[in-house]
Amino acid sequence: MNLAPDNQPAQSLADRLISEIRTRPNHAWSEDELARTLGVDKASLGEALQTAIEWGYRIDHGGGKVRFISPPDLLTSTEIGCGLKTRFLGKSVLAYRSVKSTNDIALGLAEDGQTEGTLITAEQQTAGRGRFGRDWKSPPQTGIYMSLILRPNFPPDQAPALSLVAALAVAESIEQHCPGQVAVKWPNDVLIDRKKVAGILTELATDNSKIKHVVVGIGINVNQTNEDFPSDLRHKATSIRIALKEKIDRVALIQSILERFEPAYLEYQETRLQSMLTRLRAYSSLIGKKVKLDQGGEIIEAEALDIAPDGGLIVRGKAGTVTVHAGEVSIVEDEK
Ligand code: BT5
Repeated sequence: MNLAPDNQPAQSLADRLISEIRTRPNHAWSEDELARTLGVDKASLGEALQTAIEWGYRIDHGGGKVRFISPPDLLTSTEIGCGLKTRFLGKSVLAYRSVKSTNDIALGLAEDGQTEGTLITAEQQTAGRGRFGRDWKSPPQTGIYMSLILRPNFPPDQAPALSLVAALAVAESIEQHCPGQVAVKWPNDVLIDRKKVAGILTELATDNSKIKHVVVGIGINVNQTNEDFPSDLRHKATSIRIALKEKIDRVALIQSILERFEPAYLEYQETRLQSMLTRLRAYSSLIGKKVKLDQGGEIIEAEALDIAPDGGLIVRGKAGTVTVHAGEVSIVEDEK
């Protein structure tokens, strides 16, 4: 289950119990059968059931029988792992209740040698980060705040485009709920109805010009209402719930993203964005638009032409056609 309050993940018998009964949702286990399967006595089983119920699991328990009904609306390691079809992404999950930033936790754990694919999630971030020291509003129990530890074999300058790879996986997963409404705004945003629904923050640590590890942090507004956003954000932020007018299952969305991101990440290591370019172009909110590029304070007006295989944005401006690799972009007719 994990969700430990003080940044301390905890495993327990209740976790194993949930994993077991989760595999057969409508089965009425006898207490004896379940205790035997878990290798514990009935008293310990009773305590574990109590713990699981306190965590918010709905479990029918009476007359010597135990039946799983439904999980709580929480991001837990148990739920994320249940039925996840990946080879290594999310095979180890550390799920927290509240942290400053899942990227900070992931960077610390990666430094300590945590394996590639480890996923850090939190129900809330108190200091969620965006790019350039900006903040990422992370209200409790409504969004997805997660970070993945990666150890790719390419040089550091190829890491930033992982944001685009992740944005594509996020966009395709959200698209399942909101067909035709999703766009990717280079280099790291996912939009619905031209408002930001998700942002990606890719950070890396290097040693002698080699990547030690990369952390891809993903923030998604899932079940927020307008009121969950501060008033100065409401005109430019949205959530899947706002677009869809109903809540969706955050765990299933995480699983879908991991299952899409894993093959894309492996492909990116082999052929960069080559096999993703068609899909990225189709999702791009910028291609064909007049844009303003903020290049570290210098503002350039240009037309966005294409996404380059290395993840850059190809633009045509006064100085001719160039590929830019970082910076802030806004569409001229539709300032952010
Ligand atoms: C991003 O930065 O979009 C990257 C966001 C990454 C967040 C994830 S959550 C898990 C992991 N842990 C972290 O600490 N971070 C990552 P940027 O492009 O700089 O956009 C930041 C800007 O988006 C802010 O200045 C606001 O204008 C806006 N913003 C802040 N919170 C938002 C939200 N919840 N929804 C939409 N827009 C938001």
